[in-house]
Amino acid sequence: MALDYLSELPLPRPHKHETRRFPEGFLWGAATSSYQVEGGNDNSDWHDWDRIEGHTTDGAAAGAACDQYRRYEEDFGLAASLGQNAHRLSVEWSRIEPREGEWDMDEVVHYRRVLESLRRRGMKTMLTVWHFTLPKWFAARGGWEARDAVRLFERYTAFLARELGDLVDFWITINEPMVYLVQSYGIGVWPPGRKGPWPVLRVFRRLVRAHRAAYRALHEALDRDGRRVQVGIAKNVITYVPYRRQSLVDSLFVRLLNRLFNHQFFRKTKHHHDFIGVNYYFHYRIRYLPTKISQFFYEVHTENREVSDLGWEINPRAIFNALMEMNRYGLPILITENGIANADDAKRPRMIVATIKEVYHAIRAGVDVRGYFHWSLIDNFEWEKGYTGRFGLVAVDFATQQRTPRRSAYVYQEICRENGLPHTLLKFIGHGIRW
Ligand code: IFM
Repeated sequence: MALDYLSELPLPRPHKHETRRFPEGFLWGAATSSYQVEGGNDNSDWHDWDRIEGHTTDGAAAGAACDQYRRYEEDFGLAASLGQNAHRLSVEWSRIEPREGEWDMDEVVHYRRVLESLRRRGMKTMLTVWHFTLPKWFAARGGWEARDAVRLFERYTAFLARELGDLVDFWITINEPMVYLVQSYGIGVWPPGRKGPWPVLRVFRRLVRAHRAAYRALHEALDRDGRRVQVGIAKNVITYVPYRRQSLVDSLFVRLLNRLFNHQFFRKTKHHHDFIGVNYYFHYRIRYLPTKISQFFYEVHTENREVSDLGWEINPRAIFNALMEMNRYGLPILITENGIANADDAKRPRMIVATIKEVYHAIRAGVDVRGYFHWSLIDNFEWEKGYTGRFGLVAVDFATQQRTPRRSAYVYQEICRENGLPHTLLKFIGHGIRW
């Protein structure tokens, strides 16, 4: 039977010159995280880590970052003027709870002001409870390996729910749990840099329990009058394909990786998600290499492919597959991150248009996508890559803290304002393209 899903969908089939409209109320935003943009987070484990030589590609520590701790009004004003109706950000645990069990109410007031600033601009708020960085005290007592790590995270989440809950529309408990595992315990390029299969397993289990506990804590604190708070995680979803199309081992390995990396966390946290948050960056052509133990037995091939400034393959089309893959959970999907490092912005406008076109097709194919958050609003500190990866719709001059929207910011602005993809933007991906 021919796959004629288009005729069955509520969205009317548009004329070829019409804007491809998204469902009403679709969220158009950008995302950041506290350590990457705020500056001055010297009570965080990353503050000790990024100052050690060799820990970042360019030798830079986050330092003052984008100084967004003080410049959030300016940044949110920019986001709103660029047509965005939502924003994703995180709070820095080490500011809120600088010492175990001690809450800093000045920081609570600060984050309330930050969230209110978004609300005043009519923007929906998505708050990440934990985005990779830990308070020094928590790291010192073993981080996620400590026995009571889950209890401490639950207590912190419950505190946030009480203090900030009225200002948050969507909660992300954990950003990219599997990426954290790989980077911090698998290859050890992030703190605590403790490589080994046992720490990986232990921390995986803790993160699973931490998410479940935080999910329950948020619902207990905030569900009322029949209204359910929206809670999920931001999951980095990788689309894997075999490098050697005919190779059985490559194909089997791809299935294994897909199951482990993309699904295992969801399998263990069933019934603890109100939506699926998808961070999409990677399309991996996998070659199985039995001798490469240190690389987990595989190699990613990018030759002859267009890549970003960080060498990551740019493959907007595959976001369609990522969305279809995650649609198996039968929950609404929010694209909680997507973007590329591209300092001269030569590729980003095209990448955005091509990506949004695929998201549109996924919606027509029946996937309930409710929002798209571009990573990132502004250039920022890119972990072990230091300041070498420029992901911003808005460029930041880190010497002067001057913000300058890139051309892609205006391309995205048109999409946000139109709540869809105007036909005129197709010039970025070649005219005559078939919808
Ligand atoms: O900068 C990161 C972010 O912290 C988590 N998701 C991927 C982004 C780009 O690498």
